[in-house]
Amino acid sequence: MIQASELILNPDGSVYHLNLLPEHIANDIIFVGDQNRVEKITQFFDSIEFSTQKREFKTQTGIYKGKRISVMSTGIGPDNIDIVINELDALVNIDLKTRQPKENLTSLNIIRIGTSGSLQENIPVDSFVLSKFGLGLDNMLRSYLIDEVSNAAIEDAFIAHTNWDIRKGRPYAIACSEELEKIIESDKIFKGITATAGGFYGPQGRVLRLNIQDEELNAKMDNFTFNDSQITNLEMETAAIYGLSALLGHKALSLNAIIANRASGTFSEDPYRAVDKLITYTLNKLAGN
Ligand code: R1P
Repeated sequence: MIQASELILNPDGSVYHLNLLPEHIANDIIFVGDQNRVEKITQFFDSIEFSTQKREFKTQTGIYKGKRISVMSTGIGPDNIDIVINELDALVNIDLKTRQPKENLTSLNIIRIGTSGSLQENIPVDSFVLSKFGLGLDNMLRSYLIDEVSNAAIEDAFIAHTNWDIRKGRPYAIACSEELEKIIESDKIFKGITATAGGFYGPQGRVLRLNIQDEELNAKMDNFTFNDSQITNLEMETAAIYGLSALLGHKALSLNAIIANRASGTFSEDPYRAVDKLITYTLNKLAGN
């Protein structure tokens, strides 16, 4: 039995941070960072059956073209992803009444629709990127036993190429779900490795008033290649989503609308439009159109 201090439930039996009961979520779940983006997605739904919010975690479940989908905001960063995926997994794979893991496990489909900065000059603002791999620079996943799901060859190559200071922890590389990739991909979408940072400023090479450990890191990431794959973009959730999903048996795919190009120093003139286009593209692919 999992103790009350380890799997915390609210008085109504819902999971602690997400405020959800098992019947509230669909098998297909879209993650967004920004809670205001949840309704940007569900505005296209035929109907909404459920809505809740606690802190930055807002969830709506409804029907889009006959398919039941949940949309959930994760807030910013890998630490939040730890909460979201563990609690989602508890909803489907732990009996919340007996507090025992279930024998027959459920595999969720998790798709992130995010925004991100491109590191490559040839991946312009307003384009879309599908992450073949998440490369976690943040350490969150290193609290778990990850050797079975992580790609040590990519990690070693990245550490050597960037002369990575291991005092920052060992980066981790995790693949996307190939099954979801096949459903979502098209020739409109760039593919590559998405680096996931544990912060927005120093951890992504932004200098305001503090010196950073490696000023050349973005430039080095920019020309890193592994088996013809480049690091396309830098954001704050993908590797954590891929890692926890792989460990718990869920399928995950991360899509990002590129709103900034760090190589050319440009920013989208209409980032909301780029995100809207990625939303409708993804919903239609999920609904089988
Ligand atoms: C930083 O501004 C946030 O934006 C990006 C980053 O990953 C981080 O969460 O993604 P979202 O737009 O999905 O939040």
